[in-house]
Parts: sequence; structure tokens; C-alpha cells
Amino acid sequence: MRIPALLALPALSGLLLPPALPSAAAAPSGSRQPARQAAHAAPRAPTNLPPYGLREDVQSYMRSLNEADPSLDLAWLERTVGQARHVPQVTRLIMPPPVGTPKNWQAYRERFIEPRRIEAGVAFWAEHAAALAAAEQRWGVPAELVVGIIGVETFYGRITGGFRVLDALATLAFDFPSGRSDRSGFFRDELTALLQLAHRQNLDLQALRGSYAGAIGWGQFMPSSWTRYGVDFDGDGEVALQRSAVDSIGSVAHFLAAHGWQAGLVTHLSVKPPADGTALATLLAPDIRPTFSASQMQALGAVLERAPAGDGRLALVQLHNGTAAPSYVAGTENFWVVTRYNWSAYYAMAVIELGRAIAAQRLLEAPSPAPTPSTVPTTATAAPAPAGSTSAAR
Ligand SMILES: [Ca+2]
Repeated sequence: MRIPALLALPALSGLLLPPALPSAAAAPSGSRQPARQAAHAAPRAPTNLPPYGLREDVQSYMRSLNEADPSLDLAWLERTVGQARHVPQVTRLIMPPPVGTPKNWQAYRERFIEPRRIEAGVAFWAEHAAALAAAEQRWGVPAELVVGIIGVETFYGRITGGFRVLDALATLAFDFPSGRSDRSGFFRDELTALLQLAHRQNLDLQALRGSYAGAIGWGQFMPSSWTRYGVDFDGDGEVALQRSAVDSIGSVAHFLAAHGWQAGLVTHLSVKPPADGTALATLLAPDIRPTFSASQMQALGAVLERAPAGDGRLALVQLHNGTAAPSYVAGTENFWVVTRYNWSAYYAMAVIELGRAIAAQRLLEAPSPAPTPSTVPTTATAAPAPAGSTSAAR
């Protein structure tokens, strides 16, 4: 997560990410096979590049860090950054997908909304029901959405990434590959956040592992997001996103709340797009940014399943299905908030639908009497949509 809308996620890429899509959660490392394989690959042999600790530009970076924050002692920085190694694989994985890769929501959906992940989600929810309920109570974020995010990001902690975070961030900060827009400044800031975090919490950077983009733990938080939104939700005195599922649950909910999650607002409505091409283009122009009132959308010929509560803005979200007709939903301001976690409509729909599928399965499996249904809007009012539905009747 939590990444800041900056990276094109190779993660989703093969399937569908619009090429320029930034991605927050640095590629959910659990989200695609290539990442998975990469994450578990043996570390490659070091390159011929000089160690980072010996490079003049890196030494200058360390001096400026120390000047800005004298508590970051220069000897500690040199010792720590001196351990960082260049990882060539990281510079390959950060590259965008090949141009022309067709986006395919149905294929993407099938990758995440599938029986094994749903079953794992039901088990995760059962194990952490109290924490999920407490997070929902505190931040207004539905448990099923938190469950959906952690499922897509890391398959419930099974795939959190095998790269040493220090190496990944140093590589992207100091050797960002040419051939795509330069994000080295972003990664330098994340490396700084990582060093501050490690210094503050005495984290072992020799051991800390994450995605190729430096995202850590169950929710794949970048170091700066850990610092800003991390919560000690299990109360052991430490924000430990690298090891605590409960801290991760609280932090995901806090992240969404801090980005404007509105309790009680659905994420999206079913919509039939206008037949008129010009009207359709007008509605698609702002992409996933909620821009139109329901009446503006309807005046342009879109047919909403129902009027949304309140006067919030909507976006007409288009999801490509390869050569088949695209799917559409009307995303609310809460849909937009989900994309703050990872800047992709496909990602947002996947976490929403995975969460919903898990909530439905959980109800099916519940011993009678059935548990009190959640009052959360994403699940509450309607029966779960049939598997395969993309039209979100919530
Ligand atoms: Ca904790």
C-alpha cells in the first residue's frame, strides 16, 4: 500500500493496468505470479557496482540526512546503508508492462476472487474477528474491505515479498532504471523513511523483507505510510507491520479513514453507460476521480441502478475485458478512497469483490443461528452478488 500513487504496478500489469497507472501499494507482492516468483527467488549475485556505502552520491545523501536530523548519527547511517546492495531484479520489476498489453478485468478478477483465497479470507476473518470489528467501530471501514485488501496484497500474509527492503529501496533510490519516468526521488524519500523508522524502532534492516518496491508486511505498507498511518492495534507497544496481522488490520483501516473514507457510503453502484459516444467520452474523461452528481450523470444518459444517498460525486469507471465489451460501475467517493491504497480501478474492484465474496462465504459457513449481519453498507443491504457479477449491486 500505501504507496503513493506513483508506481506503475507491474503487479497488475500483465493483466490490466493502464500503463501510466500509478500504484500505491507497491505492487501487492502477492498479487501476481511474477512477483511471487521474484519474491522467492534466490538473491542474485552482487553486481560489479561499488557498494552503496562507498559511493559519493550515497555518502552525500547520508550527510544530508544527518544534517537534517542529527539524531540519525552518521556512523549509524554509514553502518546501516553500508549493508545495502544493488539488486538488478528490482530494476527490472519496476519497469512498466509492455505497451499494448490488453487490460482484462475478468481475467484479473479470476486471479483474486477464487476459492483458495476466499477460504483463506474466511479463516483470516475468523481468527481476527475481534480486531476487524474494533477497526470497523473505530474508523468506520467495513471489515470486509480490510479483509479484501489484505487478501489481494499478500494472500493473508503468505506472500509478503522476499526482497530485503533496504536493498530494494537503495536500488530504486540510487540506480533507478532509465526507460520509464524517474521515481528515484520518491524512493529516496522512502529510504529515508525506512532509515528513520529503523532507527526509531530498532528494526533489523538486515532481516526486514518486502516487495521489490519496498512495501512491507500483511498490508504492504511503504515506510512513509507505516510512519504516517501505522497503528499499534494489538497494544504491545510497537507498530509492527512486518509481523503483526492485528497492527496491519488497524493500519489499513486507519489509512482508508485518513484518506477520506465515509462510513455508510457504498463504494459503487451499478450503472448502464450512455449509448451516445460523446456523452460516454465526457463521463470517462475524469477517469476514476468522482466528478459528476447523480443527476449530471443521468442527464448524460447513464442509467444508475438507484439514486445514491446524499449528494456525493460519482465517477463512471470503465473496466476493460480484453476484446469483450467493457464493464462499468459508478464509483463513489469511497471507491476513490480505495484507489488511494493502490491507484487502479481494477485493484479497487478486486479488493471490494474479494471482501464481498468472503463475507458471503462467511455467512454461509456460520453455524446457526446466523451471526448478526453487518450493518456495513458494502454488504448489508443486498444479497451478495452472484460470483462473476461485476455490476455490484451495493
Ligand atoms: Ca503492535
